[in-house]
Amino acid sequence: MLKDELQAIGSKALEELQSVSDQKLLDNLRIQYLGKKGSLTTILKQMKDLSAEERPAVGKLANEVRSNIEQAISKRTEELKKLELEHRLRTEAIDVTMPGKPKKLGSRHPISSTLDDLEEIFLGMGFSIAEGPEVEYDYYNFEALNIPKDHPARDDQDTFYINDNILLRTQTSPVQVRTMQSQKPPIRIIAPGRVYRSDAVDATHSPLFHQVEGLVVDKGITFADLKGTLETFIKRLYGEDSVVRFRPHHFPFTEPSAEVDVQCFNCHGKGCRLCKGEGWIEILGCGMVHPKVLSNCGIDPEEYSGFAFGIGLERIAMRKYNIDDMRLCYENDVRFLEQF
Ligand code: 2U9
Repeated sequence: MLKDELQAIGSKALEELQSVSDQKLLDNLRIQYLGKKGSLTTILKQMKDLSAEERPAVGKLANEVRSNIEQAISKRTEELKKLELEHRLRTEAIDVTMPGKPKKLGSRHPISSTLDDLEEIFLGMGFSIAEGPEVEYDYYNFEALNIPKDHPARDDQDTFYINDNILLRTQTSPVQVRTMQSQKPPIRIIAPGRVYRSDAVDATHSPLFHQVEGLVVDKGITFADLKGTLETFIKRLYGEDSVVRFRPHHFPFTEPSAEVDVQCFNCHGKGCRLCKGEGWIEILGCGMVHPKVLSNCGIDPEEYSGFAFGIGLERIAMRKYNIDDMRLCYENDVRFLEQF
């Protein structure tokens, strides 16, 4: 009997629907029962063989069965959606009370913080910061600074040549030369930056290092201005009670010239491991700008005078942060860097 078959299909469909656990299987069931070749459709196709009396009742039942299955499918769809949501809420739950994963923050490189310290001191004394190219003309790096081609000072400052006239600067002095050529005195600048020398790498040497050089040019600048400025600088850097000493020296670009030491803060001049038995620690070199250098830079040495100084940043940084090997400064090893 078609009626029995219809009823059997209906109850089988409802039963199977209950055990379906995902949307894809549910879609398969829909096709299996209600699709063009589905079991319900197959039954309906047989209705043409029924008598006119039987047909309405079977038709009605067929519609009921179809509608029951459709309802059951949409009910099951809703249930599955709900189950899926509950599952996601359970498995994707975020415990907002859990501590966050800390982001690793970098820190300032010891060379950079040392440069920050020096810049702050000199800016506080009225200096401005000047910059220039690291690839320079031989003229600005040597010639203008009173170091001609055959000068022995070129041996200490052997560098990397691009060609006969162009090289990597060995000091930041060319920045001061360029400033003097383009600016009228008064000039009061520091020139920080990278410099290069053809040195073999060891614990205290590197072919790339950093300097802060300074230049003051005006009418009536004397060695007393140089002493006052640099003593003030060293006291700001190492404390007001620092003891400073000026020692005569020679540079081709300054005359007279000096090197400046601070008395060892560890042994107060007696001599210890820190100052290698000297009692004094060398901080910088300086001098009155050579008259020839002034005229090379278009400044009349009869009208103006000036002083200059040069500081090696690595040496100051290594002492400040107790770094015993300069190579550590350039290796980018986080175990080293994260200590500062
Ligand atoms: C001009 C005129 C003069 C710059 C100076 C020094 C002394 C000096 C060294 C310090 C340690 C180099 O890094 S280091 O090895 N520098 O001792 N530098 S006077 O004199 C100038 C610069 C520019 C136009």
